[in-house]
Amino acid sequence: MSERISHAGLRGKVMSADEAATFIQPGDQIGFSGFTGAGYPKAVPGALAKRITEATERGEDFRVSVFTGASTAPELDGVLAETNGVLWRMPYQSDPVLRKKINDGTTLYSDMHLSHSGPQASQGFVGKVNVAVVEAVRITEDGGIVPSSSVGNSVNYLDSAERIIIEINNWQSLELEGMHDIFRVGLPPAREIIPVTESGQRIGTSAIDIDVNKVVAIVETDAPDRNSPFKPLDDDSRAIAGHLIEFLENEVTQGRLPANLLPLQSGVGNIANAVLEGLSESNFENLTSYTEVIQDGMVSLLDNGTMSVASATSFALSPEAAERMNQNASDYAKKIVLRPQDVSNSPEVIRRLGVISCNGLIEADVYGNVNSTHIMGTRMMNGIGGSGDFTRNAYISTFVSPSLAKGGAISTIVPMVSHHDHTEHDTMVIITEQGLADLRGLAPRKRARVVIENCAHPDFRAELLDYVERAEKGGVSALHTPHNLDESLSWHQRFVETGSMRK
Ligand code: 0RQ
Repeated sequence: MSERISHAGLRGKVMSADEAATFIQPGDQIGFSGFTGAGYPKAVPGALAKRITEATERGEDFRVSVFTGASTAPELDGVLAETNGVLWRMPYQSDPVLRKKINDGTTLYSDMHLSHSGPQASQGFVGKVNVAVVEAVRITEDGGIVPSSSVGNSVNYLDSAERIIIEINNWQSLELEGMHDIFRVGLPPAREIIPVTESGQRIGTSAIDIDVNKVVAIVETDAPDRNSPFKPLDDDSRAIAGHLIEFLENEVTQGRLPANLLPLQSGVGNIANAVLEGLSESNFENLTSYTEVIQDGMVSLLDNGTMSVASATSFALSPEAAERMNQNASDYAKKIVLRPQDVSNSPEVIRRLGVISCNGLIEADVYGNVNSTHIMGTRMMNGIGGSGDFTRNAYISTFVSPSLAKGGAISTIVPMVSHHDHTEHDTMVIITEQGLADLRGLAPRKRARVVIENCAHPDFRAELLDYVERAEKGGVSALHTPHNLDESLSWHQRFVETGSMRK
């Protein structure tokens, strides 16, 4: 243990997770490390959940607010949600228990752009951060925290918090040191220019300097990160990857992209991961990535040399890939940079580098508006995550999804989206297994035809076209973006009533 705590004064702060959890009080707002199942604290959340349950059994009101980088894992979001003690949560989640509590109203959830979340905590827009609970691989001689497998919002939370609890996780490789690049963006009017001009460029330090006087507890753990396994590649995801690769090859031929493309961003989820796996089989070389999560597919690209460098804020790896990362961290550190999420997701850098974004969608409408977050307009799935940061600022923004969901009961191409996350102004390309709709430069009436013909499933194409054609003849609503307002959400209504969008 002591070899991982080089700061002499902090060695005396080592204690059990149960003892550390006593530093968290009812009503506290807690900033946790962690981003997509990587680098989240493994022990203190469980000890806190126990404390909350015991207090609740005594009839006391013990609820806390939970801030993170993004989603975490059952050991954090799951255990805390089980207690009904999470009052408020931001900015992104994907835990099934927490999702249920958010949708039944037990937990209030602010679904925020990931690049906004850390700065908003620092600015005090979301109230105080009372406690920061952060996983580290080690503490340096001068008290610097070497983060583990994610950086997320840890810098903002450590800077803002009144009290700091550190978990030193012995499972995480010490060789992760050197992979991180800590840079403080700061707040207006003294906000820094972020001088990243290439994906792999380092502009900061390898550890987070903190005020050691705020550290109240250090807890030792030895537990792996946990991510949901990816679904194996199926015909649909292979077809989607094929359409995207063909599109990118054509952009190169047309002289709109260099031969090794521009830095790629890939969202979370099975389809986005499958697209990366697909790129492994393409002829592209020397690819780069400026993204927020490094998934299995991206590690494969780095392993086989298709990609030379990747910048992100976190890993989202299967257990096998996480083990490989841990065994070879010092080698991977030559090709991977992990940054705070207000740098990895910074609009300034995304625009400068000309990132090509690729994110999943729940549904898109015929005009190119995209819903990434809400099932049937009301049920929260995960959240917008970084998809808005990247889509809005990308050089080319793409969305990928199968054209059908839930065994064919749902068309993911609909007349009007039931919730708006990305507007038609930001969506350039939509891809399903059916084909690719390149919406750049197209007005709404043209967009509708291209989306229906290229992306909608054949079972729904005629009905979508019929909707658009009747909307165009519809008098007062047949204007720039034709809609039949009494019918535009009728597909969703039909699904709610009958369990299918099919007539
Ligand atoms: O449900 O698992 O129960 O079968 O949604 O769908 O097709 O496996 O796709 O895993 O890529 O996720 C938008 C959710 C897509 C994801 C979303 C159901 C479908 C399935 C998953 P089952 P797929 P993916 C950077 C970027 C927002 C955040 C983001 C996401 C499940 O991509 O969360 O992009 N994006 N961040 O059946 C009902 C529909 C549906 C539907 C899909 N129309 N109606 N259910 N599903 N479409 C990373 C971060 O920000 C951290």
